[in-house]
Amino acid sequence: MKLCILNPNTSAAMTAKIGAQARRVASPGTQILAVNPTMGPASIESHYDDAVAVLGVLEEIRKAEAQGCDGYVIACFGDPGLRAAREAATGPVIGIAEAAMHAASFLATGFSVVTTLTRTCVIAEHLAQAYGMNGFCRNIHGTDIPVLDLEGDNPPAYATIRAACEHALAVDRSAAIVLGCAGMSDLAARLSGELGVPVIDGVGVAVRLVESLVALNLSTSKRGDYAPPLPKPYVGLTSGFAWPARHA
Ligand code: 5HY
Repeated sequence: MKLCILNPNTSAAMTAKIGAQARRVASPGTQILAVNPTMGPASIESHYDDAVAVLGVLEEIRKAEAQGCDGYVIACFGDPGLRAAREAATGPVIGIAEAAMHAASFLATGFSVVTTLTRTCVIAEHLAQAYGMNGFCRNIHGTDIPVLDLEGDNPPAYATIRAACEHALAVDRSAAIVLGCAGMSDLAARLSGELGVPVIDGVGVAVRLVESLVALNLSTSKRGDYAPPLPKPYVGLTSGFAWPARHA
């Protein structure tokens, strides 16, 4: 099977890190196509970034459909454009926040999220509500580490994230940690080993979940709201997004 791992920001370094994590956890025989849009924000750290990034997500879904991808991971903790992507894609689409929160709920009665900028915490709160995770998500903690500081190896950032995890476990009465950024995906195993609790990376979980759905021959229902978009004129900058999508 061929999976598209879509980093919605335009950082090639972060796409490379996310792709490496996806390949680390993917099953033998699963081909990983790691991509990012050619337009949009370098990182997604606000509602505005999130909104603008969605067009890039949909553009990459359109390209990946033309390349015969069987399933999709939206590798940004805001899960930008998740529902629109499910309309546009044939195969299953899973967001890393959705995947990580559900996985955490299987492993602990309460989890904490440790994320990047404090201003993004409300986005994660809204997702926890939308995914029915309020009963499990005890709290969301910002570290004020900019997303792009996680493009490469960053020991001071690691120390800050670890301290935030320890604090969360202490004050939230939680028993698992969800990492709130795709750029933290490579830190989960080490943090889990050092903290002695499940530390969940949504990229890895989402890859395995999409693999499972594809292997079970299950895909997004095309009855109702996830049916393909309705054909209509789109004008201006968005004229290329009119449905049926033009296949290059
Ligand atoms: C992410 N932003 O995973 C989110 C993290 C965040 O560009 N990739 C981003 O702060 O919401």
